[in-house]
Amino acid sequence: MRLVLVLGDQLSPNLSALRKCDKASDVVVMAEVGDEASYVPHHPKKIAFLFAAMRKFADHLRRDGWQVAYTRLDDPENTGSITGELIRRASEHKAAGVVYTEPGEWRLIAALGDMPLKSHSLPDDRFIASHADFDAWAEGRKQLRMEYFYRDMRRKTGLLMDGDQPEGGKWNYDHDNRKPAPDSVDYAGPMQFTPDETVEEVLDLVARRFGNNFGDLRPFWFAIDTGQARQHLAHWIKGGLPKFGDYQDAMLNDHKFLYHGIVGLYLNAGLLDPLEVCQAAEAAYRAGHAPLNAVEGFIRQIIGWREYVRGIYFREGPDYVSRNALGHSRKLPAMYWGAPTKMNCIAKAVDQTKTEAYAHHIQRLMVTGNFALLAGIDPVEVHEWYLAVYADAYEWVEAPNVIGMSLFADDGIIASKPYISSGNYIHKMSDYCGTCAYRVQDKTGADACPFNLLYWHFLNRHRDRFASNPRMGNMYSVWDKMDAERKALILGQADKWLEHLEIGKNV
Ligand code: FAD
Ligand code: DLZ
Ligand code: SF4
Repeated sequence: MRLVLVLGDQLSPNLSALRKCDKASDVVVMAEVGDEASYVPHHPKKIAFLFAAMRKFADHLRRDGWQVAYTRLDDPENTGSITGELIRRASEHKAAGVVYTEPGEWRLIAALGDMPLKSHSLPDDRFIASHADFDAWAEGRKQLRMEYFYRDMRRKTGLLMDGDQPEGGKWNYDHDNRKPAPDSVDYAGPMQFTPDETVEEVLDLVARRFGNNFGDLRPFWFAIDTGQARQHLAHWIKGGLPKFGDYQDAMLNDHKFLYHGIVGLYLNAGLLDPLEVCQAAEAAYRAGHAPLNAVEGFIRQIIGWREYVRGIYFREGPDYVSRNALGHSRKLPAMYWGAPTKMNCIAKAVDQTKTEAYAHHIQRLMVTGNFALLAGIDPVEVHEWYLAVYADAYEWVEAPNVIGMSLFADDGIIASKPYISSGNYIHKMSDYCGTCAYRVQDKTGADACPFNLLYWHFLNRHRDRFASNPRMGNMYSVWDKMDAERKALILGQADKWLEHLEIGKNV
């Protein structure tokens, strides 16, 4: 007999390791372990979601005829690590070896590879592109542009295709998906589930063991099995998808979710299948229920961005997470952990991260990410923060988004220019600035929006690297046209502001 490892983010009945093995003779190993629960201080909601979903999935496998050796976090025998549990179970069941599906993190791949057990690793084919597919696409290209990869994925899956042409004649409708914040939102938000006995038990455990981690454990409303996740998906397709595209980039003080799908945590843990989700969205378009810009935009995020960032993570190798092309070294400010800040946009993004273990893409990229880049925060600290605080965060998807897309720390593999903006972008896309202590219109002075000061500070300090970037020429020509006195005033105020940040003032 063999052991079949199922990790917390591999909760899919068609997992390659399960397909390879035999329920009549092999034993599934699942384990809640301290090492996985603490390599970063995960948000309590994320841990509770995974443990509850793992317990439900183990029940599902047992009903399906599998023998499951499940270790709970507080089992006295628990060795505290995935490899420790495999070794313990191997000796208990006299197993000939272990079969597993490749984990989504180099750290765990290395640990499993080093185990003193005969083991067999299988590709994770829950993704549309294999490592070989991605490498074949990337080979010989000067720039790895997501857009071209995405078109291949459209052809491969047949999603939104009209013969060999893209539905509607265009591959990408992003241009229509940048509307500023609406006055009101007519979607009530994600479907919320009442915790059952399994969830309550897990919530008590997580409160005891991880109660001091950043983040609110309750109220807990996530789906914890595929049935619930599908209900949530159907609810969103009906109410949220039609306007998802239009307001994808918008942010509002009083709406944490707007029209977003909140499907990342379910996709990444394996409760939902990416193709199933995209096909459901396409069916809504074909039935005339949702417009093409919304459905194409959503499908692009999943078969485009999600697959693309995974390809980059595995192609670039284990050192990707420690890259720091811009040499940034400032410590992550306490405001990321909820300390008071006068910047309303940061306060709002962090607060909803604390309550929901969620912020949407533009909050992650253009608020917390943009600020970390402009202020020169150490990429490793930023990476570990994102990996900890979001319910959908696993290194394969988080690191390329943070190190690459947001911080440009990979020297431009993912982004052709840094995603930086002054306060103006946030003002255009949200209602945050109206209730902020800073004034977004002020470029200098005591009340000037810090994004306005730091934007020029960033461009000035990285001039050597970016001045010749054709996509940044306009920014530098505006800076160059300013008189020396004004430049000195901006840079001096930015330095002062950063000094205040560093000594822990409420800025
Ligand atoms: P929707 O807006 O409804 O989008 C649908 C789905 O598309 C998402 O659930 C996700 O599966 C996929 N998707 C969208 N954008 C991306 C992207 N850039 N990369 C990969 N998949 C994408 N996504 C994660 O799944 N885990 C992370 O840890 C993560 N960290 C991020 C960190 C930063 C700095 C940035 C800029 C983005 C990050 N993203 C991450 C991508 C994106 O922000 C989230 O997938 C999205 O906000 C999840 O919310 P949603 O399910 O409501 O997504
Ligand atoms: C994120 C996570 C957490 C918090 N806990 C566990 C756990 O106790 N057991 C487990 O099998 N997996 C857990 N995970 C998910 C793993 O960290 C994840 O499989 C790797 O990071 C690879 O993506
Ligand atoms: Fe953020 Fe600046 Fe707007 Fe305040 S004024 S909310 S700091 S962008």
